Amino acid sequence: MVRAEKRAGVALVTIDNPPVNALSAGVRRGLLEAVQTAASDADVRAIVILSSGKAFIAGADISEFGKSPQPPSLPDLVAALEECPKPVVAALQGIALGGGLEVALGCHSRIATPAAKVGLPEVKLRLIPGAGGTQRLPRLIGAASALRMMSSGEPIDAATALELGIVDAVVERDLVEAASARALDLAQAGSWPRLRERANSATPEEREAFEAAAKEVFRRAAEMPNIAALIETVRATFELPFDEGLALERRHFLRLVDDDRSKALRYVFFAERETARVPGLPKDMPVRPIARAAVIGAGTMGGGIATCFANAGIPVAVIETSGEALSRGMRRIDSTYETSVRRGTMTAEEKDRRFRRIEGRIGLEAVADADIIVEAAYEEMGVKKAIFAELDRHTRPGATLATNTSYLDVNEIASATSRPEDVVGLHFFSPANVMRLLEVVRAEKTAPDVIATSLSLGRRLGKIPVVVGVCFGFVGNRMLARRTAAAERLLIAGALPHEVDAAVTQFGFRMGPFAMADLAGLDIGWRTRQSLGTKAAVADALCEAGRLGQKTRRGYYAYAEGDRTPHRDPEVERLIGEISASRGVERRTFTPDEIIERLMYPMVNEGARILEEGIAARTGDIDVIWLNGYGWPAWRGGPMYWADSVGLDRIAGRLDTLATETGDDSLEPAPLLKRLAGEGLPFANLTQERF
Ligand code: T1G
Repeated sequence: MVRAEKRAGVALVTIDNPPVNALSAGVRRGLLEAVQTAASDADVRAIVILSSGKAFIAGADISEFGKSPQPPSLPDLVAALEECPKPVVAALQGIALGGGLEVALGCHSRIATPAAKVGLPEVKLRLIPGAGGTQRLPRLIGAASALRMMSSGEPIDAATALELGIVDAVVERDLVEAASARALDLAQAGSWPRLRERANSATPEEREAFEAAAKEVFRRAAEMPNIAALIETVRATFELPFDEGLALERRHFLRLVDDDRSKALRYVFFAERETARVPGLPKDMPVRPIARAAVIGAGTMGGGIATCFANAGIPVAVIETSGEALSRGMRRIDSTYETSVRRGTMTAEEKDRRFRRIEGRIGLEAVADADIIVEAAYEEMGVKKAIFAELDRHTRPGATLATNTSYLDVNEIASATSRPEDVVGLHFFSPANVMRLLEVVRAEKTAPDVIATSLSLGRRLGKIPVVVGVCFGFVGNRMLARRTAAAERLLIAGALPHEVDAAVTQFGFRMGPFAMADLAGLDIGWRTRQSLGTKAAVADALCEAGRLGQKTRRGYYAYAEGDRTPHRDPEVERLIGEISASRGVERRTFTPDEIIERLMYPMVNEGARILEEGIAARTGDIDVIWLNGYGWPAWRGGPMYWADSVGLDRIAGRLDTLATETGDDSLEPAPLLKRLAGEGLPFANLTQERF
């Protein structure tokens, strides 16, 4: 965990807690003991703290939050470093985040390599720094800069940290030698700076700059209670003595760490990383190298997928059947990049570098030297099987053949080839170059190394890959179908589109289901229902009336020319009323809570079925899918995590009642849900070994 050695009067204290040197209780204890030993060792003149591995320290050990605290607390450790009778220098070879930077701030100097980064990301967990960061960083770089850095939660690079004064030097050469020399210089000087002793008085200009920053930060994130706490604690550096400011920070931190929304975000942090563990797939499974890719289809999805490869530095051929379709697709990719350049999120040079990695081609011969081919053609089984039969003939042995289908049977697609073991589903979410979720659909014959290759590729593309099994709609769309059906039922029973959408946005989604349908286009769902022979009275009636959503300025809502703002449309509400009447339904009103129950409980029920069938490996995977593919509010943890907070017995009971009331047996509680509810157990940590 922590080891120490002496070298020329300097105690070198090395933290070694793979993979990222999180400040677990063992590390805190080891660090404190090593520094106390060095402090009382007459041969030691100065101390250097360093780490092994890629990160200096990734922060407090998030897995310890909520458990009984183990001494020394992080604030006590930082105080011990600061009070040490010998100079302590932090040698940052990698990222120093949260408590990691706070440890470095307790030291008397900080030396970094060019690759190092520093940051206080606690706000991303709805926390604030809890080990002195809100009091020391403002004393080092000014309250306004410190507030901006802490409220963004983003790390800054070594050069910026040097400019701001967070680090005293950035060294290309031997970091340990440079940090040791710095420590000995401080020892030689006989005094070293302690941030707690820096005056907290501020000039009127500094106060003004801080208040301006506070106003901007609060406006941007007013609904986050931790931001208000952050502003108050940083302001305390002007108004309170250091120790009182520290006590204020601690009070806020302990309150926030106990908040359910922070607990949900900490759950999400680990759930997103747990998806990499696929039951039955060895962690060190070799992956197939991917140096070149090809995408079949230059439509919205194909273009977006090709952009993902180009952005990850992987040359990619985009293949179409006609010159016209190809040039339309290439123009769409170019315009996506142009938007980033216009917004200033990408330089024109970077755009050109990435765009040059994308080669437009006609015909399937272009796939011959690709290591992975992603089919993103028309969502129709016959079309896909024909393409895969062709791919079988034109691609090299060992190439991975992926389909981007969003709900079709990947086993059947694989059967069109002589090598089903090379076939996998890679379900990207639109817009593919933006959405982080990637459903990796494992077909019956998909080879384990193809799954491992897909997971590794997903992370390389900046995605969160989640392995799912083959069924209609896999995980995300299968649960979405339940919510869509429930939303339609609500309209016929008496709710109106804007009431349903309002309840869903109030719950925490950015958009409600009807506004979302108008944005995506009602014809997508209409085509799927026609191919399946299913009906949705209201949605079908709107499509038959040519109301396809924003693209026709009419859908569930009406839209003014060039304006995406949805407006209630009496025409739609009359149509819904007629459909209710034609079914003899006496319309009634629904409260937002009732709307949420009727929309989300069927989704949770479907999630339980998905687990029972082994389509998802664990409840966390289902949550990660909904968090990163459908905008479930992260501070609610995901549908299955949320269901546990509601109580499975309540959900099972309400579903029972709804099934009886509506006569819809799909609302009957799933056996797994019924069993857990009966035993008073949660979904949490349920892993499907049969995955
Ligand atoms: N605590 C516990 N485990 C952590 C961890 C942490 N802080 N950071 C990472 N891990 C685990 C992670 O679960 C995974 O485990 C493995 O390390 C690799 O992580 C008091 C209150 C550092 C940029 O929020 O941002 O300090 O799955 O896959 O992509 O004021 O990890 O391998 O078993 O993410 O190279 C503040 C969180 C905490 C930083 C590296 N710190 N970590 O990214 O690896 S609160 C954070 C990260 C705090 C103080 C406050 C990233 C990374 P496994 P990884 P990576």
